[in-house]
Amino acid sequence: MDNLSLKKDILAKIKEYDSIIIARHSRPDGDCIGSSLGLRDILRTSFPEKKIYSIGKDSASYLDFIGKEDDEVSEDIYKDSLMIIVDTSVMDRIDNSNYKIAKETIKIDHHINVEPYGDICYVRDDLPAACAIICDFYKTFSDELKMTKDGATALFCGMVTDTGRFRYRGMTKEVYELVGMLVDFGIDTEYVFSNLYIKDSGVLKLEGWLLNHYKETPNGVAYIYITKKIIKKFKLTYEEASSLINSLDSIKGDLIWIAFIDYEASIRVRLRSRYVPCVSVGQKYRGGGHANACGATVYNKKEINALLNDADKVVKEYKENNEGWL
Ligand SMILES: [Mn+2]
Repeated sequence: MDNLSLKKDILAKIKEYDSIIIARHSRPDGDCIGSSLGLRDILRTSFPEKKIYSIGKDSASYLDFIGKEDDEVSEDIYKDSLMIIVDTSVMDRIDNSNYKIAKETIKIDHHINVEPYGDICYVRDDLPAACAIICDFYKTFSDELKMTKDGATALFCGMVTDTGRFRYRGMTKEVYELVGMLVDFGIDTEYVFSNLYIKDSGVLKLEGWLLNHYKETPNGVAYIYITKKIIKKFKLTYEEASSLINSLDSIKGDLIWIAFIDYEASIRVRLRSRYVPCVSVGQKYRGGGHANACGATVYNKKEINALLNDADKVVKEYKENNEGWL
């Protein structure tokens, strides 16, 4: 089915239900909270007679500046509700197990559609953020939908975080126009950037440590292992530890960069790349995601080394067959 038909079906479903619950993935980021709260704002403002909730288990206090999700509701409410799940590629990652009892579900996502689910499955891997999908949905039906400045701020936040502050190639003319539409709501863009990127001095000191300690493979993979000891020393949350991956994103010649983070009994892996996709490496080690940004999980040093070897091979092959990379 084409995108416009899917959007029309989604709007028809929204109109059909008196109660709608929006869910998102676990260990939330700016895009999933932003798209959940942004969609909630659009639905509440456009359909004030309906009950609209954004509900998830894990919290991310650094995103409280764009608003808070709702408290859990009873199973009876779920049974009569439409559930819209945003930014979540696989059902396993939905941070709300009650999707199983919701009357109907809709998947709205921008990750590669490895696991279609929901009564309606609307996936746009041509857009760089779930927030961009919500913006486009709003734009398509702007003659009948409404949104406030708060909703636009939440959506803007997700656009900023999932595009690396508008730097990635996914920023097409169409996406810039969606961002422009949000700015037209009078949002304070500096407020969003400040809340997202002003850092505690402890985090900066940790970045200093990281830049002094990262390693490189022979063909150009930069990597860092953030152990339990380091997490304790710098008093990091898991989110802070994993966001450190971004500090390795501008090293000349290192086309893939990887952070290994101790997390409970496993080692979580975050992979990023430019020019060459890294997702095949993530998929080989219990993970996946986007072509140039994905995750994985490993369990010991041996697996770390095997993963690094695979990533190194990917870069080697790319460099041998391509020019113009930096
Ligand atoms: Mn996203």
